[in-house]
Amino acid sequence: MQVNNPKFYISAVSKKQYPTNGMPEIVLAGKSNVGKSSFINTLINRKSLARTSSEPGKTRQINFYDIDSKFYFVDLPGYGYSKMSKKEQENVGKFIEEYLFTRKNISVIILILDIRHKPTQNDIIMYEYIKSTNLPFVILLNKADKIAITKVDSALKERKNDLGLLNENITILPFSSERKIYNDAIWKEIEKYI
Ligand SMILES: Nc1nc2c(ncn2[C@@H]2O[C@H](COP(=O)(O)OP(=O)(O)O)[C@@H](O)[C@H]2O)c(=O)[nH]1
Ligand SMILES: [Mg+2]
Repeated sequence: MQVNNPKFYISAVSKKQYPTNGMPEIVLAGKSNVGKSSFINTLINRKSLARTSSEPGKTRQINFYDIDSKFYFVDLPGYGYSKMSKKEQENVGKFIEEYLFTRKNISVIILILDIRHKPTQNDIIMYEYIKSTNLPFVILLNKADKIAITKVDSALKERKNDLGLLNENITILPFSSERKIYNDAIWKEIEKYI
């Protein structure tokens, strides 16, 4: 998909600030630093519309990006940031939960995991959570550039196995903000939902 006019819409700290115009929402979930914001920038081909950080855990808001007035990319706060106080992590968790369970506009959730590592305990909790919403979801295995192209398929199988999905019909795709050969497949997936 060709994006012409992506715009930052709002950084919401409460439900009241969510957009009200009813556009579909494509949601990015994943631990801090896994590459949610980079994913948005890569797909819309902008360097820094979505704020990325080498310092994890900066995002505590839910950020909405208006993509050509067709849909929103929704950048959720990252979880599992150890430097955040327990109380703060709890609050962020509740905010994410409230959004995922009450928001009617969600079209699909994209859960981003690191292709190189077994999912963390928090990743598993998020995954179970997403399943329990009964919303459509896709799993994206990011930072594929960190492994050889020839190893991507076997890493994909390993991660599928970690999640107990080897025999399940669930969309699980590699991705990389550096190696931009994976964009088309995920765009195709997103287009099904908008
Ligand atoms: N090598 C590599 N680094 C990435 C990739 N995606 C994100 N990063 C880096 O990981 C860090 C965190 O990315 P960011 O998008 O801010 O993660 P977020 O916290 O999930 O939004 C930044 O330093 C990015 O440059 C990727 O596909 N490959
Ligand atoms: Mg981010």
